Amino acid sequence: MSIKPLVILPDPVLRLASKPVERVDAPLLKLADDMLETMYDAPGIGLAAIQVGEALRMLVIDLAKEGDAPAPQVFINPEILQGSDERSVYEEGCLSIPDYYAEVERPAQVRVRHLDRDGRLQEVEAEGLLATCLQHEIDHLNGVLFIDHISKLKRDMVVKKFKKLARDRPPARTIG
Ligand code: GNR
Ligand code: NI
Repeated sequence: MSIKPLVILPDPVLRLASKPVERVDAPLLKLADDMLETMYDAPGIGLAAIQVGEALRMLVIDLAKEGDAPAPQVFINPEILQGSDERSVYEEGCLSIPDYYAEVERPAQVRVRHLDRDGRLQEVEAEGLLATCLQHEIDHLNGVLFIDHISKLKRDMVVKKFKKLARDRPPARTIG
């Protein structure tokens, strides 16, 4: 397993639409394990493949509380079948937008269809933090970030700040 560098705002890679996974094979599962290790290291509760530079429709989530046994979940080609009319508001953050948090309103419950790591079709009914996290991650697969759900004024401020940070600190891959 290995920890991969995270793609950070304003990297245009974050705006790509990810492609469906064609087969659940060993290299894909290696990527899933690398994503989990990267997420635990950060630490975060979810990660989409595009955040480690792979434009594939796969995400990982672990909502286990600190001290509890890890509970990694892998969602391949996830689709939201239905969202509730009921809404809930969570303070969201994103590993690609470090140290910025804002409240986002989303459907409180979602029904999601996906492949699991055995390539089997699954459907889950999610609520609470899992529902929010799944929607945040599935947004990433479509090039959408949580700041797209806040006011334009706030979004423009965040993007401006991260553009300045990127100028001061050029991309890691160009160093060395
Ligand atoms: O670690 C994360 N925490 C979080 C908190 C509230 C709502 C969504 C998230 S996902 C985020 C990790 C991340 O950036 N996933 O894409
Ligand atoms: Ni995110």
